[in-house]
Amino acid sequence: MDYQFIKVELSDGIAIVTIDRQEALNALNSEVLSSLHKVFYELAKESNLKAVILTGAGKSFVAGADIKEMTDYNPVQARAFSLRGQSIFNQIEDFPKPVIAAVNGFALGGGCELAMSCDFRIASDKAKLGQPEVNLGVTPGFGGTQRLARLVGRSIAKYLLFTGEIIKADRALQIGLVDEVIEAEKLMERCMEIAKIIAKKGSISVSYCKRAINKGIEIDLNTALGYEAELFAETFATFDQKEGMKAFAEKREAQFKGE
Ligand code: DAK
Repeated sequence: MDYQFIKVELSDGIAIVTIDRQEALNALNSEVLSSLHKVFYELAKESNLKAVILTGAGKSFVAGADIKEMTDYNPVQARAFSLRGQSIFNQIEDFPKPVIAAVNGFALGGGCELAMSCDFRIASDKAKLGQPEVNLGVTPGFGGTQRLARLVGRSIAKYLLFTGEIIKADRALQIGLVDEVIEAEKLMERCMEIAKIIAKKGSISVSYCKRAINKGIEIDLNTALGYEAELFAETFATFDQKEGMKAFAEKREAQFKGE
């Protein structure tokens, strides 16, 4: 996979996707957004893929949507840009395999929204996060008003959105915006460690857990429990369920095939 602003390294079932447009602190212009869409579209076809780590090159994760590209948009273009970004972030949120955001630096505006579309966020102690769109006279357009409130609660989300405050990693951890904070030098090592743990599990069950949580959290509990029961039942049609339970009885480690 060859892209102007994105590097993809795939080995042992783990993909590292690095946004690399360092001259603009990895800001999301149309080209980066299109490439992100293509990268995840292509990765979805990798049958052996177990997890993805998404990060940024240099001192930034992603410093936002590209302000310079958006400056002269009219409302029609702004709506199209917002819908395009939202659909790509939904694609990442619904990606069948876990996506870990390795938040290495600035995750602002669209960058914070991108991190929030991942399954979890491991942040470097140098990371800074926020939704500073009010400084530009706009609202977040890639899911920030929705995913942030769902993650940290509506009043903290409102505080961050109304003030545009940029917070450090330790505060982000405190409010649940990130899940762990790690020394900058050890960030990728820790993300790989998590990805490798996941890679050893039954990949169908991991993927069903993701679907059950993402879908279930948006609907009423009884319907969600019904959905959980359906997915649970479906796992009994897999090799991995037979192998996992047999391995338990035989007191050995299961050899899952993702089938
Ligand atoms: N867009 C474009 N270029 C950016 C950028 C961005 N978001 N962030 C940084 N850059 C560029 C800078 O312009 C500079 O380029 P040159 O001047 O060298 O050409 C280069 O990256 C290095 O940046 P700095 O020189 O500013 O670096 P510093 O370390 O001094 O400062 C900073 C780092 C992250 C604090 C600062 O760059 C900054 O404040 N950046 C902007 C952060 C921000 O406001 N992010 C939110 C962007 S708005 C919507 C759709 C989407 C959105 C909203 C609505 N609709 C369609 C409705 C999303 C909005 C956003 O994400």
